[in-house]
Amino acid sequence: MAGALGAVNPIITDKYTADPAALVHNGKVYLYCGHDVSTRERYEMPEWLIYSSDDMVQWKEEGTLAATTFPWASGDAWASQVVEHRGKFYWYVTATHKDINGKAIGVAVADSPVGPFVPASDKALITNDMTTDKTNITWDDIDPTVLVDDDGRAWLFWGNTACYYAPLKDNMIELDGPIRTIDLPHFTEAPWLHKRNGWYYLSYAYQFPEKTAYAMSRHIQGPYEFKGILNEVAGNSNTNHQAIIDFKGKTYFIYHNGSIPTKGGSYRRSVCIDYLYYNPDGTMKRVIMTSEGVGPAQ
Ligand code: FUB
Repeated sequence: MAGALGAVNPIITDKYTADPAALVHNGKVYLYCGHDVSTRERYEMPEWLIYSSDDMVQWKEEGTLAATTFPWASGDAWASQVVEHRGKFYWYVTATHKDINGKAIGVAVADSPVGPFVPASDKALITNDMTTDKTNITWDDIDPTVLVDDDGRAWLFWGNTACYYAPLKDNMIELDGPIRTIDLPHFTEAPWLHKRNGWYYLSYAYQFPEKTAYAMSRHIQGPYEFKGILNEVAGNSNTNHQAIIDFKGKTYFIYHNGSIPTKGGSYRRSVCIDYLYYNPDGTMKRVIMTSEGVGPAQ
């Protein structure tokens, strides 16, 4: 269990945790992350982990979801995100497809933020053969992020090399329009979409090794204006994967690094949390990554 003595980054030290996504629901924060288990220099991620917290400091493990829970998936629990819509919780995940070469995105659903989550369909929502015009790599359909907009319409963004997006039907498990792309400088992967004061913020992993950069728009489909670097390379991790949430009056930047001694690194990552601050014009200040992390939210 993490954080027993206060706020210390990484927040979880008994397991390697990566690719954080977070959801605020009924006064609690739920954290969903991948589980790095590799002893080699390659990803081995059999499952996702669920944690909850009342204060961003004390974290309780709530359960797991194996990548092979999805009937179409052979494994590889890459990045994911859970969103709530009309009282249900939808978990958008990346995994390797059994039959269609490459990564794919699927959805699980639950009545509670801690599950039990079950596949919402026996098919993946996005497969590699649906996105062949921008890039022919097999790992471009990864890293889903979903925003349910104020008008109730949900949008899925995802990608590696190309940043894709499409509207979702009200059932949250089917596309409701064509797949389009957003042009962003040096887009690598890990899009995260959040909205504040009428601005859409599209943050993403930039270059490789990855920094986090972001762009802003008044419209969900853009055009997005590039605003620069939000977070520097996170120590010894060549990936950088962010979630941004508001909780009890503060904004949090949740990411991963490889700082657990002595084996931590790009394939044994750990989730960290630091504060995020806005400028008066709505732009975001660069994140200061710390070992101390954040204090208890009240
Ligand atoms: O963890 C596997 C992949 O590495 C994720 O899907 C990317 O965002 C990067 O963190």
